[in-house]
Amino acid sequence: MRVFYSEKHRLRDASTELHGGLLVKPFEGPFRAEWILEAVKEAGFTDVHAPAEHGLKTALKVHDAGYLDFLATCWERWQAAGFQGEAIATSFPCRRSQIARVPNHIDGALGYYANSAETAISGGTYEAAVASMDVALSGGDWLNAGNRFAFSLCRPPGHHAGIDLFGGYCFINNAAVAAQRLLDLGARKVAILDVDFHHGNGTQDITYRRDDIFFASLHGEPANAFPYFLGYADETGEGAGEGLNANYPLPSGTPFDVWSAALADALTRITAYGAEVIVVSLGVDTFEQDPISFFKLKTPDYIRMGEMIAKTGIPVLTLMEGGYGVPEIGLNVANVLKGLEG
Ligand code: SP5
Ligand code: ZN
Repeated sequence: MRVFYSEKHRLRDASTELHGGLLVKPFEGPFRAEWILEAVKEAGFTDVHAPAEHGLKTALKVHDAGYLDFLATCWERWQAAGFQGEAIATSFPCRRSQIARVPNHIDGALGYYANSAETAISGGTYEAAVASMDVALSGGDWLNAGNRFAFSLCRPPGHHAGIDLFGGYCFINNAAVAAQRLLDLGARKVAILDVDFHHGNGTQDITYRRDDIFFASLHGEPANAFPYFLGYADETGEGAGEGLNANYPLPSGTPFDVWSAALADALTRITAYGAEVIVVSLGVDTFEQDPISFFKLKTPDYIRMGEMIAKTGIPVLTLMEGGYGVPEIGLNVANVLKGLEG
């Protein structure tokens, strides 16, 4: 399995996250990618490559152009406005708000494009997000060249980034951009399987009305877990995408035997759909020791997870989403890759 990784992830190194009413050091930091890279190499996945630059062409097919421009210029505009701290959204369009007009003032634009306020935009964030997207796209190219597996060690993550929304530590939706590229390169049907603890609300936003991407997500039930406002089982897709969105909300304390039954169902549906590639949004925040989540997966479970996905026989692009706090995130990721390769 080839591994794609960019050192540019380090450019995403915010000082602040709004958590429990405090500004804390973000859960999502550079150490994560370093721990994961280390463990993956340790496990024998040493074929590590820097990504190729792809430009924004594919990203513009899944994201709004004004949104990408906002990401590119936000930090500069925020500083120019004279603010002292990092760019944190505080005013939002909500029920009965105007949403057709993007505010001129950066503080307004920030709230317009945010789906949550914990994620601060800092200098270097955009450059890191673009590099993370390139890591995902290079993994897609590797599969397109006829290989069965790639691991894209994306950071920052992407699955909470919607058509024109950032948040949940995500800016560009790496999984959706990679899926789009695989379709552009000739695949007719792609599945995105999101096994991060959190619902992939951004990915669902992008894929919901489409018939060329099947989206399945296993996650903490929205009544009790971020991102709270999407991820219910009755969200099944719309228009051409009706029937092609599968949510598996699961309660606090869910262990692997319950979790894996949902995975088995998702894989059955992905196979029935006729997906030619599976893009796995891999978060290991399902781990029992994750500091912000509530599932109970254990380290050996991640091998089983990889084995189950590989058993479909479909090529797999695995890309990194969440997983926090403890060094075991590295071994858990390596175990998924081991399981995939068998
Ligand atoms: C990619 C990814 O995993 N993003 C997750 C973003 C979660 N941010 C907000 C979390 C709020 C969690 N509240 C947890 C209470 C823990 N006791
Ligand atoms: Zn997550």
